[in-house]
Amino acid sequence: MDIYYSFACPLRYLVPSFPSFLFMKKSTAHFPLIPSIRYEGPRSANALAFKHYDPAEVIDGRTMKEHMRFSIAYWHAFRGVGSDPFGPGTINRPWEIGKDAVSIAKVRMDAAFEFFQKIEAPFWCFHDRDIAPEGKTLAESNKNLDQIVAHAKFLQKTTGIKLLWGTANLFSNPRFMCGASTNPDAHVFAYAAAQVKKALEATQELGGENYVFWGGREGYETLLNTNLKREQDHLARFLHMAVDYAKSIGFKGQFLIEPKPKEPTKHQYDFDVASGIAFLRTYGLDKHFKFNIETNHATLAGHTFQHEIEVAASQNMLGSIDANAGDLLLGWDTDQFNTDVRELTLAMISILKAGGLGTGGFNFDAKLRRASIDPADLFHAHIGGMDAYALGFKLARRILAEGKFEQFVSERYSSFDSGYGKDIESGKANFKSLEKLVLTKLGEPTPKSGKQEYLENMLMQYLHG
Ligand code: XLS
Ligand code: NI
Ligand code: NI
Repeated sequence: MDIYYSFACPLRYLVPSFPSFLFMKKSTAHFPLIPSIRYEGPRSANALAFKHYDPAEVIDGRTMKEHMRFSIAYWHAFRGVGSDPFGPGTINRPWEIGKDAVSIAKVRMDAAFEFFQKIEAPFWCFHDRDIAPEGKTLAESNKNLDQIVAHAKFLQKTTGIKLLWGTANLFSNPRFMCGASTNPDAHVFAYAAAQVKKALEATQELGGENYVFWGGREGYETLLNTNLKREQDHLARFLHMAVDYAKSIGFKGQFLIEPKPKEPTKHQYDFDVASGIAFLRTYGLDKHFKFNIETNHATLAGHTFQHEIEVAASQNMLGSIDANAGDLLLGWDTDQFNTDVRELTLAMISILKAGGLGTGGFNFDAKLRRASIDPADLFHAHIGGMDAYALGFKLARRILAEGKFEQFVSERYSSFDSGYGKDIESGKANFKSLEKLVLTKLGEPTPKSGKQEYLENMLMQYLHG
C-alpha cells in the first residue's frame, strides 16, 4: 500500500451513496496528490507537466485540444488491473470497495472523470461492461447499465467531457467463446444483437460521436469446425441490423470497424483495413462504416500504422485512431503507450493529408505495464502519449507546409500528368496503343532513383534538427 492509498482512502469509499456532485465540479478527491496537468514547455523538468501538448495553443484557428481530440479508454485506465496469463492484478485502486458492484461502478466513474479533467482529455470511450457490472440476466445487466449511464450523463454535463465512442463487450463472457455474431449458435447471435441494441442506446444517450465494432472472437480457431462463408454472412447481417436500428432511433454517430488480424482468435474476419474494405463492399456496408485504426493491430497484421491509415484514407474511410503501440518482439496486443515520435509524425502526415479524423479522435487504447502500480503512473503514461502525438502533429504540419516530400512524390509521378501517361490514367490508352508507342517512339525506359536514403535523412533533419 503506498502513500496515495492512505491519502485517498477516506470514508467516502465505504459510503456508496456519498453524493458525487459535492466534489465533482473540480474534484481532487481520488487523485489528491496529483494536480491538474499543465503545459510547461519542452524544457520543463516537471514530470507531471506537458512538454509539447498545450491544450490552449491555437493553431490554424483551433486549439490543440480541438485538433487532437484525445480520448481516454475506460477499460484500460479504470478497469485494467495489470493481470496477465501468469498472474493476477497488481494494481489496486482505493475506490474499488463498496456495498455492491453498481455503487463501486459509480465511485469508479467519479474517479475516472476527475482523471479526464486533470489530464485535459476532452473525450472518453467505453464498452458497456466496463462501466456497469453484468447482471445475472440481460434485464439485470440493462438495468445496471441504465443507472451508470445516468451517472455518466450527469458527470459529462458537469465536466464538459464528451463521449468519443461506445461499444459492446462481446468477447469476455463465456457465452461468446465461439464468437458473437459469428457464433454457430443462433441463440448467441440473438443475445449479442440484444446487447448491441442496448449499447447503441447508451451511446446515443451520452451523445457518442461514433460507435465501434471490434470483432473480438469474430473469427475462428480451426476450419475443422467452422463454416467460414456462413460466419461472414452472419457478421454482415449483424452489422446491417445495427445500421438499421441506429437509423430507427435517430443515432447520428459514425459507425467504425476496428480491424485486428488475430487475438483472441487465430484468424479474425476484420483482419486489416484492406480486407475490411473488401468485406464492407461485398456486403453493401461501405457507405455506413469507416475505420478505427489501432497502431498495435496494424503491426500485428504485418503493416505499419501509416500503411493502415493510407489505405483507409485512400477510400475516404479514415475514421478514428486507437492510439497505442505494440512490442515488435512480442506477438500479441501489448497495448503500450506510444512515444515513438518518428512513427507518429509519419502517421500524422497521412492523417493531415487526408483532412483529419472528422468525428474521430485519438483514443488511448493503451495500458500501464504490470509493475506500474502508482496512480501517478496513469498520468505519466497519458502525458507521454499526448506529448508524442502533439509533437508528431506539429512536425507533420511543418513538413507538409514546406512540402518537400510531397513535391518529390508528385515529381516522381509527373509522367502521368500529360501525354500518354495521362491517357493511361484517363482510360484512353490500351495495350495496343502502348505497344505501338514503345516500339515506334519510346524504346527502353531510363531508370530513376527512388532516393529513399536521401528522403530518410531529410526526415531525420525535421525530427532532430
Ligand atoms: C482489442 C481492441 C479493443 C477495442 C474495443 O484489441 O483494441 O480494445 O478497441 O473493443
Ligand atoms: Ni482498440
Ligand atoms: Ni487492441
